[in-house]
Amino acid sequence: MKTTSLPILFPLTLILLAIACSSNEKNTPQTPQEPEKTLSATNAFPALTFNRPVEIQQVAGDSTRFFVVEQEGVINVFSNNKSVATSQIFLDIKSKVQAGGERGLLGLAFHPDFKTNGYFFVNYTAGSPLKTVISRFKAASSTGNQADPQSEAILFTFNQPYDNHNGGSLQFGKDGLLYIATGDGGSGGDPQNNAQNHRSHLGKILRVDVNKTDKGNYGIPADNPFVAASSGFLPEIYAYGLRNPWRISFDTETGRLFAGDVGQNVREEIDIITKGGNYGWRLKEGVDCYNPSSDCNPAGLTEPIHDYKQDNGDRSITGGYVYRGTAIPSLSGKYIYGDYVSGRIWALEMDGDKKKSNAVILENQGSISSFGQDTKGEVYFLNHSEGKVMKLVNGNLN
Ligand SMILES: [Ca+2]
Ligand SMILES: [Ca+2]
Repeated sequence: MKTTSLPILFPLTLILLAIACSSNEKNTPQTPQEPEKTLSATNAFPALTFNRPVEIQQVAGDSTRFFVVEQEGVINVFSNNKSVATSQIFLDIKSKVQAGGERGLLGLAFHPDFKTNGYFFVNYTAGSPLKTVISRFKAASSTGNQADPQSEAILFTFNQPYDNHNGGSLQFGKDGLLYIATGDGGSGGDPQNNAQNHRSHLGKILRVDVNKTDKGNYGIPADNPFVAASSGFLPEIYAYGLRNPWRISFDTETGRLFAGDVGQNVREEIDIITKGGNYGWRLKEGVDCYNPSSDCNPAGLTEPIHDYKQDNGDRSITGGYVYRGTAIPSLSGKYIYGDYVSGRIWALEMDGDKKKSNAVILENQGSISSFGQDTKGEVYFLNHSEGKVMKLVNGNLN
């Protein structure tokens, strides 16, 4: 997401929308019958409001609770009940987190065996000089609503040369390994060329084994693509050439890893992340050459499965989830994603590894900072500025 420019961009979006609305009125006089709207977003927990929420998660196999991360460094927990009136603080690490703009507590993932070990993992920015911290914390019990802030065990850290582009997602794969999305470090245009630097954590998808200890509080999976010292890569690297992967997720059915990678000035993209893949940045921005601006060498680069131009107010992709719920059959198997600036939400349909179709399903949904998926496969999203948890539902509620 491009939070640093939000105060400027948000009014601009409103102006653009106002222009779009007025021209529509002129061009479509007296539409006889609008097609029935079959999809809506509803406030999932109307009594709850969060301060700049950036992540929503459930524990696998536990549909009774939700966890919402506030960017300043708080994880909240509350009952999965539409009329829930209060949430509790599960973890407060504001004193450790440096938040603001694109910095903060940015990711949360529960250990696949959380019910027995109480472990969960976070991704946050801290300190001066600025760095990213990947840490494990422990809940007192698998059902308790408080974790011990003193239980931190740091897996690893890496420096952030600029405030922006800090990635932040953490997700466990079906392989039980932890996947970590990192941005290119920031500024604009990746001036340090971090995303293509084999020795940098930045601009990557990292993969580690949190059950091993050969690196202290984690280990390197034996089948990571660059484990051989002769590769010249950091062994944590799973894929590279990303700019600012703002939200990654696994399709719970196929196990495929999707990433929404925020663009520079022209294109936003969606990638399916595969082992050892090079996703092109900064040579390419989406399907365009970026640096060099023409005749970039595409050899060995994996193209996005879909990209879109920064038109119509679309300026910053927020990657979502493949819908695997039952409430909205028309979305089944489609990748749901949005744009932080335009508030538009799309459904991308795949045919194998190729795009079959892509369609807008909702508009004007505010500053979409993240999507979430419950244990039943239903899809939620967070309105960053208004602090709301929204849920995709069937039918027209308005
Ligand atoms: Ca950064
Ligand atoms: Ca790319």
